Amino acid sequence: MNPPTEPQLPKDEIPESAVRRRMIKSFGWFTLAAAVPVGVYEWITHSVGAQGIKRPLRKVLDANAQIARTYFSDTHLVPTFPVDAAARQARVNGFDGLKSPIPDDWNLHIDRPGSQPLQLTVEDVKALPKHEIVYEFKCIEGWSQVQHWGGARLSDFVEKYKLGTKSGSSPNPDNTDDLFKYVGMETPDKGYYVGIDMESAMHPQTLLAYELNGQPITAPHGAPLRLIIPVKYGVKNLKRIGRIFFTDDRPRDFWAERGYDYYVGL
Ligand SMILES: Nc1nc2c(c(=O)[nH]1)N[C@H]1C(S)=C(S)[C@@H](COP(=O)(O)O)O[C@H]1N2
Ligand SMILES: [Mo]
Repeated sequence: MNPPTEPQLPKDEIPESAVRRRMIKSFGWFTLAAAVPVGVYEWITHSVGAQGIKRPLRKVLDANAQIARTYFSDTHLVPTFPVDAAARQARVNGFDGLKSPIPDDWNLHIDRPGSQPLQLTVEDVKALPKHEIVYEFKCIEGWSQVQHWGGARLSDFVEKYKLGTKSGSSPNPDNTDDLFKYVGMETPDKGYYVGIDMESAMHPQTLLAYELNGQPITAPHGAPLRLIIPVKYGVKNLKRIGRIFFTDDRPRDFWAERGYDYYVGL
């Protein structure tokens, strides 16, 4: 069957692409050309993979995980736009963790290993340098919109309150071993939760946001404080942050538990 030059690999070591190439060879191009459009259509409509994610999408997302790890360093900035390019009515999507009113006693709860948790207010976040960003917000469901957000850099916040490190000092770029690998966030009722790799969390465009279009964020958009993380799809942009914690164990993640890729980088 195989030409003599082709090495004989045990079956499970043959890359999928080689198997496909071989199938194409034996199947014949003519038959293939006729079969593919129907085959692909059937595959997309009928092949539901793990946790209900259709396999072709699952594949793309797996590839994104690789890219997200290597490509999104803090030197890569997402493209930005002039303020007047932003949508006047930002789209609203996703109400998990927002189904009850904002708690009257809301504060930002920060866990610190070996120390008392911090209880902070929006004023504490506003005391940090304000940054605005106008960029294309992307939802994994297939829509995107140029939006204008304002807040403090998560990296400035982490530095100010000496968070994210095992030693309890401010993060030091020369001592990355001291940094925890992940940031976890959840809504006050724990109805929505995300895990973010530290590199993306410390990205200079990642904000603890309190403004949308120059106005305080409204409840459906995540008042009083939400995450804006432009290097990630919408799912990671948690609205109504109640608690933040730092860990080396991958925090649970609402949409990852439902079959989406954990890293969902753009
Ligand atoms: N608390 C909470 N945050 C959330 C969600 C959610 O359901 N609950 N949905 C996410 C998704 S899928 C998207 S696309 C964005 C939408 O943000 P927006 O409503 O401000 O457009 O919020 C993200 N953050
Ligand atoms: Mo989304």
